[in-house]
Amino acid sequence: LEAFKKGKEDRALITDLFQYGRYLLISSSRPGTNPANLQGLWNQNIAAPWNADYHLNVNLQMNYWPAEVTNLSELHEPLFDYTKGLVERGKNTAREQYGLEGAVLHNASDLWGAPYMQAREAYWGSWIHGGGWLAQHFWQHYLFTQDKEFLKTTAYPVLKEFATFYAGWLVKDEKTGSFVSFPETSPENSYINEQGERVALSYGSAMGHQIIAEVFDNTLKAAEILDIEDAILGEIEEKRNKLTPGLKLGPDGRILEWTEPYEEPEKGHRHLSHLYALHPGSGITEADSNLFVGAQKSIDYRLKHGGAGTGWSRAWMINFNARLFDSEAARENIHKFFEISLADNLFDLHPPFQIDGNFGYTAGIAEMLLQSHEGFLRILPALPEAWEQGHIKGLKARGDIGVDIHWELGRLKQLTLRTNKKQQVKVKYGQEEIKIKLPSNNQEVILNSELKIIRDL
Ligand code: FUC
Repeated sequence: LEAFKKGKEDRALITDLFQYGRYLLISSSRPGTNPANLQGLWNQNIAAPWNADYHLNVNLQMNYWPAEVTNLSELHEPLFDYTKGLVERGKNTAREQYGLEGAVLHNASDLWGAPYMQAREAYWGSWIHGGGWLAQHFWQHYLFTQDKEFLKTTAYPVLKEFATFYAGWLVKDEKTGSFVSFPETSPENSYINEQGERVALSYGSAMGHQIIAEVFDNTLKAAEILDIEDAILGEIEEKRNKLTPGLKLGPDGRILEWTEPYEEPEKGHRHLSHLYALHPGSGITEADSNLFVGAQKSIDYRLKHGGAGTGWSRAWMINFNARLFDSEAARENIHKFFEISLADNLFDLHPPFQIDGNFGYTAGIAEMLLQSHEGFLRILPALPEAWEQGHIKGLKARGDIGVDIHWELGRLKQLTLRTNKKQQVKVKYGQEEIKIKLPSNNQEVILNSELKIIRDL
């Protein structure tokens, strides 16, 4: 680690840290246990930083980013069990605090499942999307595992509660006829209003609308797959169609964090909430080059102003870089992560020790090698030039597909795919693209660097 800090890249250590993230999840999140908290389970204090609790505005979710893609799907279960409890309590808060149906969770909770606002200040306390963001994990677990029983008994009921809350929560903008989330905040960030004051509440926020859109979409998709006809679905569809877009570009080409291009007092803020749609969401892809470029500009701006100061924020950056296919920036942020954000035992540092960055890092490495959020598989989307050769076995792609990748001289050498579910998949590697049929029973299909099938058993 010391050599790394002096600028010497140690690729074995990069690999070890990837596996370490998996090891930490294996050790802190087994079916039947509590989910991994801010310190995993390695808190050593009576009064722990942030009470060793669960922060729902990125930190708890980040702990579970590596779960599916690195083939530890069952370790996701504690998060689902915990969230189901939160939903029950979140229904009371929706009713008592807002007079609404459905469930709501705010920015943080704990072992006792507090769903209510826990702050005197709006800028971090009144954010209402802890539940909406957690709902993403249920949907993603379904996408990765294709477990319809889970979708029916666990994911859909949770999605529906949060979607129901949002349907009641949105207000109609009489001028435009569109639905706006109001009052909104953007996690722990603030802006300068027309009167020159530093404020946090706004008439809509990028992240708010992105999360609501995603929850609505996933609820509707789940209902369709399950052939469910709930009374609330019509309202959800109508409000989704007229929802204020969560992705707009400002005059300088960056993604707007609020509905207006307000001045930001903290230009390098650690939360990158307005880029939720880039990662862990999937609303920003190369299919829309304006948004793709806008996301890049937003990242450059944050970094120019000292962003990614905390370990978890740096780890999120690696995931963003991977999604933007920016392999060299990903490598740079990996180096910074090693230089600034690791303790001697390789625990992530906020500082102090906070485990989310370890998990975010592991997810980021996986994201550099394999992506599947666009409806197809992308192989080695952000492989740094210096990582000339290597291999990874047993990653998972959405569709319940196992993936092994070998690369040499910086290029794909061999790709192996296997699944239990007979299906057709599209695979992309650089400019190469192929549609192939995968047989069931985990029979391996092996492709070469041109994506030609070399062995199909
Ligand atoms: C969020 C972050 C802080 C810290 C805390 C546990 O509130 O903004 O940086 O990570 O969670």
